[in-house]
Amino acid sequence: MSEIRGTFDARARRFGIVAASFNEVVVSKLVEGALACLRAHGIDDGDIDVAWVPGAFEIPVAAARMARSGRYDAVLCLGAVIRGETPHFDFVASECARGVQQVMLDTEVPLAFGVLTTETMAQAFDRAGGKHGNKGWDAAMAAMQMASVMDRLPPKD
Ligand code: INI
Repeated sequence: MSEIRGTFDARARRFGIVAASFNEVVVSKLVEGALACLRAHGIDDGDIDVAWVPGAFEIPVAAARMARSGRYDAVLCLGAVIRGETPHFDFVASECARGVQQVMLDTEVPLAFGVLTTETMAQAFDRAGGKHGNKGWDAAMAAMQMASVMDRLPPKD
């Protein structure tokens, strides 16, 4: 039996971040969390690119461009979709998630899904450096782990 587990030794890796400006007051905290995590694992700022897009709906296309560039070991997708009063929420949240998953499967570049989907702004802050941690940090952990796992899996044919 061989067991494949990713490591978090990510030095010399490159990461892309796609961040949605909508609800930027929350998303900037996710970006801070992600950057803190990557730096804590030895990654230089020069090996991280952050692209801001208008909203979560636009995350997949920018993530696709980053993934296809061949420049990144993984791409982090960060956003905050907050229900409020609008049915728009369901379309934005589900299309973002669907698009990110599709890009990941199409490109085989790991994409970390750090897009909050909450009922309220308070719940979003709780997950962006508040009492429920920082999902940006968690997305960075997932990105490093997946970059390592993909290296250890058999190559494409
Ligand atoms: N985009 C978000 O990132 N979060 C939201 O909560 C949100 N809501 O609620 O509308 C949102 N909408 C904008 C959307 O992502 C697109 O940018 C917009 O529709 C233009 O294409």
